[in-house]
Amino acid sequence: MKRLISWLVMMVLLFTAGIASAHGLHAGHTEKKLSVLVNGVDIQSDLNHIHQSKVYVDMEEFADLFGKTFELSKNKKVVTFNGKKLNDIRFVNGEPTVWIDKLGTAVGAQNISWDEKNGEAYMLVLPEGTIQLDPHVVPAMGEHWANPKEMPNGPIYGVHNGTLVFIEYMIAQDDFVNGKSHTNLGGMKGLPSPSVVQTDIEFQPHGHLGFDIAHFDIHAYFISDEEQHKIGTTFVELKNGKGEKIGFAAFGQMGDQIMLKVSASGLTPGKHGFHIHQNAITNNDFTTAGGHFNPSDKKHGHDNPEGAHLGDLPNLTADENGEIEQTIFLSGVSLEKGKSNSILGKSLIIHAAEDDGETDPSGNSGDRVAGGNIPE
Ligand SMILES: [Cu+2]
Repeated sequence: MKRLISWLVMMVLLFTAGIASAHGLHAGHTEKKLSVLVNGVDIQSDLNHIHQSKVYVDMEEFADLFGKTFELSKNKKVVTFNGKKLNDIRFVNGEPTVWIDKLGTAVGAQNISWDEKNGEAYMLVLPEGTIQLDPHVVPAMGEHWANPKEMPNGPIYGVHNGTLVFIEYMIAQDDFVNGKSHTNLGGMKGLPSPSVVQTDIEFQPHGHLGFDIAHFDIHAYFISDEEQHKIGTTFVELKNGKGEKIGFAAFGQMGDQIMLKVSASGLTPGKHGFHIHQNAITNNDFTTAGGHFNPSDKKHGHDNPEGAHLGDLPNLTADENGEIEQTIFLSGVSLEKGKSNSILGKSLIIHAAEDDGETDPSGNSGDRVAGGNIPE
């Protein structure tokens, strides 16, 4: 409880700091529209406004979002909502608006944050009893929150920068084998929820921390695959020779390995050599990337007895539509600044042809058709 209170105090402090700068932004006469989001669902109302650094929200729209009603006292000083009495009300065009902090208390919000750049207030409201399981941001996922009583099946809620990014269930492989059903699992019952954009069903043959037996992780994401892969990763935008974006690559630290996800389109079907090159690309000229990243002074290729370059990656395979969706696990390279095996500040290059895995210096993989820089 004590921890919870200090956390709440911290949250309020952070929030107040955020709103204070919002006021600064407001005073600067920027024509930015205020957005108020609950779990990513936008409360679109012209009544929402900022007054003395505080965000006030259209009471009726807010109540509607939770499928509830509210009552205004006769003297118009108190709103009763969700069994709580709320003050700090302002009237706009005769309609009540209430300070977002009071609304958050009334619905048991886990967090309220302010994004100054986008003029966006975001309230995170997960089911009662949901806590952050561990402070870790898992690459391409985010933080994991859940009600411990509902583990291991879940739901688990993915949170990143205070926003809801996924809902997850974990089902043991044995349950599938034995034909065991799991019905009426918990979820966002009665709470505003954004639409699901895409779903991953991933097999974890060895399990992972928190559920260490073979199981399936089922993630329904409220954000796109690309947005998902920006979370907690080193993110690379991939471009073709004309400078057009064709996809992305994302490096995420997973224990002592690095997970590299590649998603791209517009390539010729078939295999493509793929490497980390030693320099960043300048002016979209792929020759400026230089040779393969090779700090240990080896020859090219994993099939070469004198190989391989640290930058030698497995071939990418484009399907008949020219699309690549591939996940590669790397060891030996690092995402830490200053290390001799660090790939930060280098580049990724996709070649026209298949890498034969042994011909020095580049596996006969032909022209450089796409690439992108790994941020420093
Ligand atoms: Cu290359």
